[in-house]
Amino acid sequence: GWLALQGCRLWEIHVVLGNEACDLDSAVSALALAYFLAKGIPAASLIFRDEIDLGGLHRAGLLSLTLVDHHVLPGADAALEEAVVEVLDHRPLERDRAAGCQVTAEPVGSCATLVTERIAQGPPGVLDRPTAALLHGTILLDCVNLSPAAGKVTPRDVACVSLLEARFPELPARDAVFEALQAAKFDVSGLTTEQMLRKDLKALSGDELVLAVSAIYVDLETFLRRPGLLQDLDAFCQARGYAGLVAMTISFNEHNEASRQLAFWGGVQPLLSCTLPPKSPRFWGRGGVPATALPPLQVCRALEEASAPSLQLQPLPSPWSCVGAYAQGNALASRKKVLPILRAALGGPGAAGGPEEDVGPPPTPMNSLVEDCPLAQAVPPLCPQDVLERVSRIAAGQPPASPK
Ligand SMILES: [Mn+2]
Repeated sequence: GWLALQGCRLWEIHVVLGNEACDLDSAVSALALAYFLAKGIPAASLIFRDEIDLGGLHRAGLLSLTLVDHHVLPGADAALEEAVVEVLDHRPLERDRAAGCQVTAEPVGSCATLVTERIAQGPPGVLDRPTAALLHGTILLDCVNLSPAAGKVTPRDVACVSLLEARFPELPARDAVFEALQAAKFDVSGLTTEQMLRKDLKALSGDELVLAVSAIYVDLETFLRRPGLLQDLDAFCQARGYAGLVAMTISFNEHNEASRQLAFWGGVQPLLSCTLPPKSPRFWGRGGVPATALPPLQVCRALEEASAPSLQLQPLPSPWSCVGAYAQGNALASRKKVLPILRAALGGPGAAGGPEEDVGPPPTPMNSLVEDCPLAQAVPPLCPQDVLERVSRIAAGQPPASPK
């Protein structure tokens, strides 16, 4: 689910492309920057990556590409790198771009901050209230309501939120916007366990096995008490060839303070048994029922003993003897920080710091663009129904409606 927007100028087609996850930051950055560049977005120009033959356009010499909220195209689109004319991203640059490619790469909390700065430097009049509302909400969401304790916000994010509020004093209050978006983002009601595990999934390959690492958006106790959890974990890992799964939960209290917990399940095979002491009992029985209560040592030890950063893990009671559960005292250690620890524990070719594998295009997080929320009415030329219609067409395998 990448969101792409095209604007045609003579024969050239300019596509503004967000990242594969199509999270709120990515979608809003693509929308707002395309709107700024094109001064209007007809519904037919809202397209998803799957609906357009970017390779064909590029081979015909017609494509120019702006990347927002990411800056490295995945392997399948590597040939399009030559078409990239501009990058706006808030991650450290992993790749040098060709001379002539305009690069804005700044470590701010939200890519929407970079888009806001870009629009604010442009001609007056482009920044209208709906665009301001989209950018305002996105920065607040990404920067956890500008809370310094959450470790995301930078002075430039604060400056952009203040700039938007100064120009549009009627924007809804920060707290109300943040709370509505946060609730929508973490609303997993209606998802099956398999969908929760798949929603935000990375896979790490070691020498002989693959470990799944899922971000889970409910507190750990709620997750561990889901009916049929062990069978679902087992089916999920067997179907995908994972030897085990680390679930990293994140939940928020009424003061919007994040708390993180972590669980490890070692699967039905004796994961990493070669590293266990020789007389150690066989840990895992058949069908996901463990022979003993001990979780596999290597992964748990690596997590418990990690020092860069320390996760400050405290064991929690677990309803399942085969599931190791922890409170993570260091709430700032996100999955990005935990992945290298697990990668080192697994060994193998990726242990030196190779990138984790994204497991297919991540499904689109539920977000405000298509849900009923304060921003749903934000962009007049694009109504939420347009987005939903596109998604259902893709889901049904139908070709996109031809542009009017
Ligand atoms: Mn982002």
